[in-house]
Amino acid sequence: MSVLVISPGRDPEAWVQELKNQHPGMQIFAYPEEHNKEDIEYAIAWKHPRGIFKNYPNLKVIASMGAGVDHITSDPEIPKNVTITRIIDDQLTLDMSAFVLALVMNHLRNLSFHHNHKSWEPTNYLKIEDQNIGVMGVGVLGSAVVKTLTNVGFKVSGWATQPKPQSDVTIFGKDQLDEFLGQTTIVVCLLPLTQQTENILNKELFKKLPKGAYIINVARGQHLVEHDLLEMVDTGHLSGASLDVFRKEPLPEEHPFWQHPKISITPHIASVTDPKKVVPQLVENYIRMTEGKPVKNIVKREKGY
Ligand code: OXD
Repeated sequence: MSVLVISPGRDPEAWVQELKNQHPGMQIFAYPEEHNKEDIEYAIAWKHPRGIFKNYPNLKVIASMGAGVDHITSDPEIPKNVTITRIIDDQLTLDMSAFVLALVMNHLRNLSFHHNHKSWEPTNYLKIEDQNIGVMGVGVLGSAVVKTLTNVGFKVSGWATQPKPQSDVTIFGKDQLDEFLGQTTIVVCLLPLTQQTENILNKELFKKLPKGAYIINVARGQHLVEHDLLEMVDTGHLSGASLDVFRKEPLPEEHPFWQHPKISITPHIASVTDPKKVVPQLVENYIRMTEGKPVKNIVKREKGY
């Protein structure tokens, strides 16, 4: 029984080392290292080559290296009997909340303006109490972002496909998107990427926001229709955007977002998995699998998250 770490484009070494440290008996292969496909029961994956897992007849679990699982669920050839798991980690959650808060504050207080323009003149700034932040997607990360922003004093609401009756803030349901957007001055996208949410940040949605609204996307590049954003910022309907994720990463040098004065770019750094922190939960699930117990943090395949 062996483990395959498969992450083309991301160095697997730190993961393999940490797995060995934390579970010395584990037999681990780092793709594309030579291995017997029939021995692999557990795979730890990030952006695996499409279709590859159908060649692993005894594979039981594919564990995502991150919080997102769209890189796995978007592969139609993942065998139906294979369980997919995701990472849920306090550090990832804290990092995401702090990052979104930083982007919001940068937007409100023009933090880079004075340095960039060598200007000592204080600028007018947007007030916390005038903002209604709308968080799209209130799963583990989204709920933490809602809490952090609420604690700072923002009015916050959420939008979710599942109703959340016990929440302290208003969580609008799937059919209340227009109402949610109509009162939102800053949109934070933290949705999982599914067929239903792909391209959701588009012109039709932007038009439903009040004039001057701001967009923050820390989910996936495929949520955003890029030319719709450019158009709506250029016409002045949107005041700008902070983007951490892109359809193509790294964002190509010639991409118009780089030069746009109202669009801020970060290189997919909102919350990055630390192998040291998350390997214990991968090892725990591996042991549970070998003992025939249910693994934790299972993805609902029919939902895609
Ligand atoms: C993740 C990511 O899904 O880094 O964890 O985007």
